[in-house]
Amino acid sequence: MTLDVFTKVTSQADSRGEFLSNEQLDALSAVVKDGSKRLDVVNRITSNASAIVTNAARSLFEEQPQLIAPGGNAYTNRRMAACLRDMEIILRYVTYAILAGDASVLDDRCLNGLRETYNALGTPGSSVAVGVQKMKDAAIAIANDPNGITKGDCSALISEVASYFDRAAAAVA
Ligand code: PEB
Repeated sequence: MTLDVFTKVTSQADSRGEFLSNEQLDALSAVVKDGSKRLDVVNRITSNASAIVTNAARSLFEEQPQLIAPGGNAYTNRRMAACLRDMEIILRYVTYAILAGDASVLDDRCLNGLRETYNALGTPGSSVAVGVQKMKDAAIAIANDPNGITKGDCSALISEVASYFDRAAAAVA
């Protein structure tokens, strides 16, 4: 089931027949308090998605030129297109997870079975993971850009963002 952080916490408490704990309420309060930061981060990554994907892919192919050489896993326009599309799909689900404050949408709709899919296709998951790490670096640089915003502490939110990319990379590495 895909959940956001509020439904996740309430359903966990409900399954134990308990009220929300102080710790849970504090954590949810922090999510509300940082709500506009979260939306800003999603907005920034979303508006820069194609640059994030393209630059990460270019850098991946520079490091691993065998992927685009004849016989490589991204050789031919069809495979190249599939590769860019995969990176875009992963980035899109990461933005959903950031918005939800919860990884379940990323897990259930994107990562579940992805490793097996790549194994079956003969696509190197470890290379996909490198591409995801490159998207992470670019997305965080964009999210953390202090230009044109009120300065504030975004460290918790940024490490949460990083964790979704790490989760996607680990799922296929
Ligand atoms: C996952 N990727 C591919 C396929 C599927 C996915 C299901 C097979 C069907 C197709 O080609 O469309 N689809 C994708 C995804 C979801 C989904 C994430 C989540 C909801 O529904 N090749 C490389 C790089 C890497 C790559 C390492 C970084 O050299 C990817 C990009 N994925 C790649 C390639 C193919 C593919 C398919 C090249 C085509 C493989 C082939 O047909 O030979």
